[in-house]
Amino acid sequence: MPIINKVLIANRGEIALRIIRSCKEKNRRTVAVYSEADSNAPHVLAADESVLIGKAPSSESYLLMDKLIDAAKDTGADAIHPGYGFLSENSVFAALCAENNIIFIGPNAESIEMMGDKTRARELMAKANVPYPPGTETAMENIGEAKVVASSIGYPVLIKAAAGGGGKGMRIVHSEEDFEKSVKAAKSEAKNAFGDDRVFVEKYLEEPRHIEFQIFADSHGNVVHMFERECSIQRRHQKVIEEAPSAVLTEELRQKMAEAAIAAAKSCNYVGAGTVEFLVDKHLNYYFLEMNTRLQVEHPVTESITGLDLVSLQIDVAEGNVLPLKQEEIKRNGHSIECRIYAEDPAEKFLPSTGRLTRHRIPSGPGVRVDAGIEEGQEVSIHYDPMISKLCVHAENREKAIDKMIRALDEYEISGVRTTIPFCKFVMQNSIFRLGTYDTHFIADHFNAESISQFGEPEIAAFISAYLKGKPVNKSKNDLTPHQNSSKTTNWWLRRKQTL
Ligand code: MV4
Repeated sequence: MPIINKVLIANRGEIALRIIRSCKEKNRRTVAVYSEADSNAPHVLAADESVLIGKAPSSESYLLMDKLIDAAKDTGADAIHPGYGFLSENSVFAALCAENNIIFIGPNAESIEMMGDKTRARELMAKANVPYPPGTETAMENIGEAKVVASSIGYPVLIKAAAGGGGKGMRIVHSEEDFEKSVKAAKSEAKNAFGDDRVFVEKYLEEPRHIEFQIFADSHGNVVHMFERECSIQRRHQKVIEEAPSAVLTEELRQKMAEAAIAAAKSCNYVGAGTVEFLVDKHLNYYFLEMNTRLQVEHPVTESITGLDLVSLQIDVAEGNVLPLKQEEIKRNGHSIECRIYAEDPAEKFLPSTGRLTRHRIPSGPGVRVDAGIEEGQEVSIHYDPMISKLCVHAENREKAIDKMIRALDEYEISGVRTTIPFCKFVMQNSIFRLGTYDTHFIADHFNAESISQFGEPEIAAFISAYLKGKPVNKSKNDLTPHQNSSKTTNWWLRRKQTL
């Protein structure tokens, strides 16, 4: 008998489905929990059992620790998988599970707590010899001392919340005159967001790339890495496109960063799946940013290049088993890209676009994986994250993966809401993305609403195709020169717009 026979999934949407799938393959029973808004959601239908835990707002359902513990006890679940978001990085919840003899499928409460405090994490990195951006090791005690640190590392500096992450409570400061008021603003934002106003100072890295390493640890002291993912294409501190391997890492640098990631995991006695985030500058210096103590949204990219099932491995190590893989048995193969398909309007600053999915036809074919949490006919709820699905492709190299992604995006049909599909098409055809020379400012530097006027907005596509019918041009709705770079396609479109 395995130790974990029944898993309660304290989550919803595509990640709940993802966890249920691995549980089924391993022959473990599954319990879904759901809010009143989710009674017909796919994860509820997919699980063996389900428990209604509250009202639509997550604060009245998916975030209610006691309800989740009660649901696990009532159904006889041995373990809780928190997925990502919600309670996945809540050390109080991890501890509460342990107190109730329920296995939390994730690291122990202490690891979560250590890495959740960004100043504590910097202290651990200092001891573990992992490089991090220059700045204060502890939260600043007074403005005067902090100013001295700031001028010694040199402006611009960044003020960050100790309890932060994800960009909240963060302020860039370009000169000493602005320092004091920026500290005050960052402190008040941090107080509001986290109930903790401690902040610290760091050198601001100007054009960094976000490269993170997947690590995995068992409870016997074994820690391995599963290579990196590059996630530099983000908006509002949220990732939209991820890929592996990163186009900039040399084999030597990959090895050094992987060793640093393993050292970071060991520094907090980590167990389970984790991610160590780094910023990499123009000169290929790397700096620890933070460690995420959960399975991440973009884990399919790693699964594609390694052939591993990360959720299955999470269950193995949560049961106390030795990791079934040694480092030298973990190989990478080919290239993988993930596009997150959000119900957001990229032409309107990525504002959420909620409503019913009147059509949802997902792409398929060799090397294409779609993790979707919503089916045709269902609503994208205002209560939760507006991600519809993750489209992930795998091919033998980066160029072929990009071409496969373009094909898959062209095949994807969604009606009823605006989506990030046109934005993803824009990126796949952008020459800087194709060269691999992008950084975290890619969207701000290269994208505006006009950039996507050619990519599949139905009324515009119909307009173009009506126009083209009268012309001897061999182009149909979706065949807008997908293999050209963006400046060419933009010019192509602009030339036609001027003559319309
Ligand atoms: C930085 C940085 C530059 N220099 N730290 C953004 C959210 C939080 N995780 C930390 N972040 C950053 N920290 C130093 N010292 C730039 C960012 C940053 C960023 C990082 C990764 C991906 C996208 C980003 C977008 C804006 C800012």
